[in-house]
Amino acid sequence: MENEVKVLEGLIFDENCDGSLDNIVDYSKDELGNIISASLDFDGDGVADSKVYFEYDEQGRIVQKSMDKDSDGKIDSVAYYKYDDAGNVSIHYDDNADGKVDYIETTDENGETYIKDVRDRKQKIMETIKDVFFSK
Ligand SMILES: [Ca+2]
Ligand SMILES: [Ca+2]
Ligand SMILES: [Ca+2]
Repeated sequence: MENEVKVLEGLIFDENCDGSLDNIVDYSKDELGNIISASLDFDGDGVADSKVYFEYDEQGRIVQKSMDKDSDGKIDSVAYYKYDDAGNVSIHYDDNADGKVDYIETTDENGETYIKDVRDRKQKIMETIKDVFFSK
């Protein structure tokens, strides 16, 4: 159970869900033990407010995470996880679930994570981030 919660934490909390693990009210697993869906309750009334679904490849790596942020049965955002030959992951976010990727998060060989948008404007975004963190 503890390990599974850790898995969920890693999978869910990278999307700015800022609640605690208590928000997970329910989850289900496939026959291989992969967590395939979880329900999140953010206001503590015991009723799920968001749902998240996971898909895995044959190696058990997550390949897709779908979020139903308002739990209305319609997916609101999707993240696709792509792996290169070395096993490095890049995450392709479709923020509004329209089928088009809006930005891509990758980690370079130095272990630095960066984000670029679909027009490849990595530099601009990095400058923006720098502005946010280092200017007063
Ligand atoms: Ca709730
Ligand atoms: Ca929805
Ligand atoms: Ca999109």
